[in-house]
Amino acid sequence: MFEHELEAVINYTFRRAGGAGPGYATIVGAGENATILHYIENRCAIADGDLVLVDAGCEYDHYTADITRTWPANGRFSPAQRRVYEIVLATQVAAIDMARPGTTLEQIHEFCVRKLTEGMVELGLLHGAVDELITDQSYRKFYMHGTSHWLGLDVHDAGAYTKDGSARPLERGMVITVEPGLYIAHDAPEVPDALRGIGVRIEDDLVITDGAPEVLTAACPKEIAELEALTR
Ligand SMILES: [Mn+2]
Repeated sequence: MFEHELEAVINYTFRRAGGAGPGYATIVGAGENATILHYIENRCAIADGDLVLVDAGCEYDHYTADITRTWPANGRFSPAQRRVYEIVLATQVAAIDMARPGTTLEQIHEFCVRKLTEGMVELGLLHGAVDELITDQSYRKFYMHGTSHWLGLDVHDAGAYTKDGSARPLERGMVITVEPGLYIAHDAPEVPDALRGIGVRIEDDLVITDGAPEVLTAACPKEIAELEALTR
């Protein structure tokens, strides 16, 4: 199957279900294309052994969703893919739980950067002290985007990210994404060969409540066993 065939199925399904269509250009990246942010060419064949990263959201009644899932095309994560995926998933699940009134998106991002940087050291992508790798921004080789944005009438919805010069605390009723990832370019210098070309992002949409956030995209599977069962 080609990436654009999957894109077509996704966009068809949005329209068929009564949505206006994709809220932004659907991203389908297989194999090393999953490591390219905002990859929308979607023109490559999906190969046995590839991870497929899909970042897509249906627009409905002028509001858009923004979901990313990554799964193994052949129904089985390789050991290296599994290790990377587990780090991103554990980071994302813990970050979602932080999304409560009073917390800031900056705090959630800093938490994800720390967890992912620890993971990079564990995987052998980076070497040295986590604090230093964060300070000197070495982690940006493998995690180079923000963790969250406002979501609503636009995929990056309007709204101030700061208040009186500092990060704006979350409030009940706000809608955000949480989307950590790890991207290991096929030609990244000095990384273990088994990890080359692996890209993983997991993204959910949340409503801030008085307690734990309501995950609007909870019905979309992200556990390894669920993804493997579904694709097989
Ligand atoms: Mn997003």
